[in-house]
Amino acid sequence: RQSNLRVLVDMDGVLCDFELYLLESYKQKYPNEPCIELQDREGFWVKDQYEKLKEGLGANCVNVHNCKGFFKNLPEIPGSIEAVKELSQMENVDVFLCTSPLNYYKYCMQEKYAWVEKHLGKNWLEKIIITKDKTVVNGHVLIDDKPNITGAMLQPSWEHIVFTSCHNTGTNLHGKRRLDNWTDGTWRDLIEEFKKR
Ligand code: T3P
Repeated sequence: RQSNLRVLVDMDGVLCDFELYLLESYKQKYPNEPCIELQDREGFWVKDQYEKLKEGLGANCVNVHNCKGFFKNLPEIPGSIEAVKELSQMENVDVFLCTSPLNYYKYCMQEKYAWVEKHLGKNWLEKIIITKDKTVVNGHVLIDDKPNITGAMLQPSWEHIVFTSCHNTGTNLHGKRRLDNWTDGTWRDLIEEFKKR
């Protein structure tokens, strides 16, 4: 390969724990409403499953993630920070953080930057790619928990590796491969394999 291996790493669900923090914050904000425990989550959009459970609960979810401080305070997915730091140090590898903003951008956008600065450091602000359409981003690998990533490019340059999350454990990935975690070291084998291509 003439260039380094470009690895695009998604934020929510891969680096930061959107699902866990949404559930915790929801329980705090709506202690008397039913909720969906992580082992029962299905489908990518949290609000859709809540709305099916009971009318109006979808809007509650939106209220939770649209709040000031939500994106800034997301906990890290175990091992993610250490892993992407190591990944970025690997020879012939370039890492980019590839994330989509909420349309309600008031807090989300600046807080994503704040999160990266806090957890990874100022240098990583250079690595952020904000886009609603990840298919037009040119990379070799995209690690993302959203099972179905579509957009203007029918055949994106990257291979999508699905990062396992509570909402996609039962999802049919139509042959796409998974990365289950950042902690058991399998991500290193995956990257080495891509480097050899
Ligand atoms: P990312 O591209 O970093 O995964 O939609 C904006 C971001 O919030 C996007 O971030 C995905 C995440 N998100 C969820 O993961 N689940 C949801 O239900 C919503 C509304 C957003």
